[in-house]
Amino acid sequence: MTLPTPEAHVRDVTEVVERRSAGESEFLQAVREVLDTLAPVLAEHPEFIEGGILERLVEPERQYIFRVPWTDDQNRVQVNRGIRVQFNSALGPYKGGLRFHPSVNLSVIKFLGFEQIFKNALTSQRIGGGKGGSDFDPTGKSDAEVMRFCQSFMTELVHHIGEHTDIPAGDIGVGAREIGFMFGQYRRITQRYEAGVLTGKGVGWGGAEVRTEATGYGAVFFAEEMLARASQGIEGYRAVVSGSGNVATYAIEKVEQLGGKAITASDSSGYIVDEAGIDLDLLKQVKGVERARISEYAERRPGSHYVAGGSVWDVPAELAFPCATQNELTGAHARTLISNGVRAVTEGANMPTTPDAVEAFQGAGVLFAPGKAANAGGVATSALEMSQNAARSRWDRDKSESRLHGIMRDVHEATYDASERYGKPGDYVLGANSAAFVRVAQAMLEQGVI
Ligand code: NDP
Ligand code: 2IT
Repeated sequence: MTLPTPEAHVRDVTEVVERRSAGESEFLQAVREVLDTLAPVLAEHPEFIEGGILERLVEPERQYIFRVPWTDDQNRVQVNRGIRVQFNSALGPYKGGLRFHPSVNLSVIKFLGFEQIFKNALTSQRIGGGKGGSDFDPTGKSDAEVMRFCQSFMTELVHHIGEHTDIPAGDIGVGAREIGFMFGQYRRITQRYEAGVLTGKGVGWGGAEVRTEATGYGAVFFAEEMLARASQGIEGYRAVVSGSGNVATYAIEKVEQLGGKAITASDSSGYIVDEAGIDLDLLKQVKGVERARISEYAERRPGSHYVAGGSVWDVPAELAFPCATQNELTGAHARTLISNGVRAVTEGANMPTTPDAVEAFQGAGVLFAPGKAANAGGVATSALEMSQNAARSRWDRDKSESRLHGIMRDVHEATYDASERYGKPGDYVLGANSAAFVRVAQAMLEQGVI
């Protein structure tokens, strides 16, 4: 059999995905971003071409789409769509979050599930990739409505998950409250206390210490490693951060702990600038406790101001952490950040930077960390939660944070080493994709054509 060249093979597989998943723009973007970097790896490993690894990798192993009916506080029947995509289980049971947001559709969940395969491989924690969610919008819903929705969602999802099968967690719109409601329903239906079936649980009943903080902290640890290679540090630098949810909040906290100054936060309505450094207690009160708008922060904090609409990327800083959502940092934003002297861009969110923006950063010599490496701390700590659940043990905060820190150092090292091996030292996009791909591809090859 004559094999196609790596470049032709990548082109062929990309064409198949484009045909089969026509219109799934986020999914196609995520696939192209990975496949476009893999030719040097395929050149070194022709057995991956021969084994049909790429063709299999881009097709989810299994996908569920289901109706989620629930009643609102006015007793009206509401219907949402639930999705769970079980993408790849070569390295372990499917693992990945659930997103509740009106923008959720199959393309969004498939892009997230596809990225999750590679991210999870980088953690070295023996977890496969999956993702799920719903177009349910938690904004403005009462706790009782959220509970009824979560119970209905789990009433279907229960058939597809399990501690050795598929282990969901949080993502946008899903935090400790939703995980609690879903765990309760799972326990009720199955009559089993299967702690390891969901991660991000309350720390009083099986949740891991530092899971809440892990994604944001991990992203800053990754930035620290990247900057250290360039003989720089977080200390003394200003950081612009987008978002004001789970990831953004704890990225801000870690930047401040390491001597930097985080000066922005945002939500889907606008952003705040606080040149004195974000007051974390106030941010947690406004966004976490009250679930209010970010504009509230500026109203209560003298010296800060709110900008409706617009983008945090207009604010000059040495560090940028996009921590809100996909495609929130465009080419035009990148050019502004570059002319304002940004040195490192670290993705806390999944795929927040558009392809032209990534190219602009790399072309300008700005350190750029893709989410599948930089935000891996969340899912890595989820895997540590699964280990603790299986062992019926509980680690303290110090141990939990130091394990997270160690994992992020390892993810950075594996990513950097692969960027060197495949010819572009410091290209963390190439590094993350190739290091992760080799791990998954090797496992798939050894497990036969399935
Ligand atoms: P949260 O729901 O806690 O916060 C999301 C934040 O992003 C909010 O400030 C929200 O604003 C804003 N946002 C969401 N959607 C949009 C949108 N379409 N346009 C503008 N702003 C938006 O989510 P997380 O912090 O958990 O997740 C943020 C990102 O990090 C996502 O990309 C997620 O996939 C990724 N991630 C999360 C992990 C985790 O462990 N939670 C792990 C790894 C990655 P508003 O309140 O106005 O909606
Ligand atoms: O994107 C992600 O890595 C997450 N939302 C966390 C997944 C998890 O299983 O902890």
